[in-house]
Amino acid sequence: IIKDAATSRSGVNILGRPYVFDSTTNVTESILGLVGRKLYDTPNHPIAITRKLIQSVFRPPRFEHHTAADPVVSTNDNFDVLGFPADHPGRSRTDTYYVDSKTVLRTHTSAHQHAAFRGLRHRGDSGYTICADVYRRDSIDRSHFPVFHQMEAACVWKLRPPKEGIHTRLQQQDARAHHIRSNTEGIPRHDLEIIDEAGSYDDQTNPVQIVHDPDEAQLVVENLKRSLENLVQKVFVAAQAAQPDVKHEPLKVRWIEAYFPFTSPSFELEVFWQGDWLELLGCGVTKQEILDNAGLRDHIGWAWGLGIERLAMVLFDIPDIRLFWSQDERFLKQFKQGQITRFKSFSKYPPCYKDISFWVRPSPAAASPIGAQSSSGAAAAAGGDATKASPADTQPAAFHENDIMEIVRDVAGTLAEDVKLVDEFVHPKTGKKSLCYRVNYRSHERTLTNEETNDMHEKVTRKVAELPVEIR
Ligand code: FA5
Ligand code: MG
Repeated sequence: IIKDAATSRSGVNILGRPYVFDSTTNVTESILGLVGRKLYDTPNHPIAITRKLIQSVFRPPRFEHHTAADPVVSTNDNFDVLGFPADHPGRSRTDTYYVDSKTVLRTHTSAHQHAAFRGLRHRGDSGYTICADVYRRDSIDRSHFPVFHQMEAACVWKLRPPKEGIHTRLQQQDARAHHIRSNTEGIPRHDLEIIDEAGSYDDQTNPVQIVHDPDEAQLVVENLKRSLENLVQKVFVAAQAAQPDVKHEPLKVRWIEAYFPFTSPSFELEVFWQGDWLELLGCGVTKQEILDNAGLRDHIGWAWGLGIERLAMVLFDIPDIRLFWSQDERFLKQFKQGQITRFKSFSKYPPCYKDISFWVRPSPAAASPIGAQSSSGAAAAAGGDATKASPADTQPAAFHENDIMEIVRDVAGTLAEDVKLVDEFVHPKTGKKSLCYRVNYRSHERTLTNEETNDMHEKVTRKVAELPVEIR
């Protein structure tokens, strides 16, 4: 981060391009330090191995494979063209890293949908995958890190061209439906146990788009679901084969209803893994307006987006998401291109717990100091979903949990294993709320000294004191 002495404006170069900060900026040195690592392109890295495995299920020539090295995108690409409403919580500065008011670190690979769809314009029935690093201000624990990787895919079918006795639009559409159906028949059938809790979706909560023929939309949904069940089967069978000593139950997957501004109907796919439902991905029938805007007026299709770490942690038995960023040979040496192997943890170094307690000032709606950074104060929604509200520039100053997370991340980087709310009470007389967060400092590579842990925690405390809180 560079400061210009003459104008006293600061800015930064990201992958060779200059950006000037403004009052919206909330990117930090520690986040920018992770840009450009390209783990998905590092041959023996578990992220790259997982990417290749997914690509082997969604193959060329139908699917073209892309990566997108530069994570800096416009708010237009990340939100607007995808139909995010102006007050969508995803836009808030507590959730998203802003470089400036019009530029963010992408929060999902869907930021590239528009460009990728445009690339399909002259390819008829076709599709793509995109793999990239994505950035979110989020909680800190073993399965959440502010940078992770997504893989996204989409697929379209074009109206059949008017030939061989096909004349009317209805006939063309019939021919397309026939084609979608026969594509679906080509997907291998598996003995997965499938629980479909989103089977009857054509209602108020998860409607078929008005512009779509319900039968045709249904065919697209079927193709989407079969394709992804096939992916799960392939990936998880590979995971099971890497654990020959364990007795495996038959695989169970579950479809549930979801909401995304850019698909309808929408679904999430979960896999039952080691006693729990694990959310793998979101998907749905692409909003027709998005296809139309990309020059794909006569097409219909689906899209999905998946968290690669979620899959890779299962495949390789990697217990902590920070390990993907390790440059320790003891981690990196364990993985080989094209192979699924179980991770053997190297000796675990001791944790060091430090607490921080403070009063939260009452009523977020009252005073609103200029420049204070925060948002709605609503609960941090799991999965970054639709409950919070507050666009980037109209935020009242209130305490938001993600601000603590960000401070810890900025000070401790990968040395913080998790941050948990351990105590919360409201003072009976003053009505003020007290919160206590516990930070677990631990390295995967060495034992932290008392001195450096205390040092980090002191820095964290000093920065937390700058939030709208009173340290106790
Ligand atoms: C999305 O990001 C949508 N763009 C996905 C999509 C694409 C839907 C195309 C429809 C069509 P979501 O926020 O749920 O949705 O994230 C997608 C997946 O990324 C999740 O299912 C999960 O596997 C993974 N993921 C989300 N947050 C994190 C995180 N903090 N750490 C690791 N993985 C995460
Ligand atoms: Mg989700």
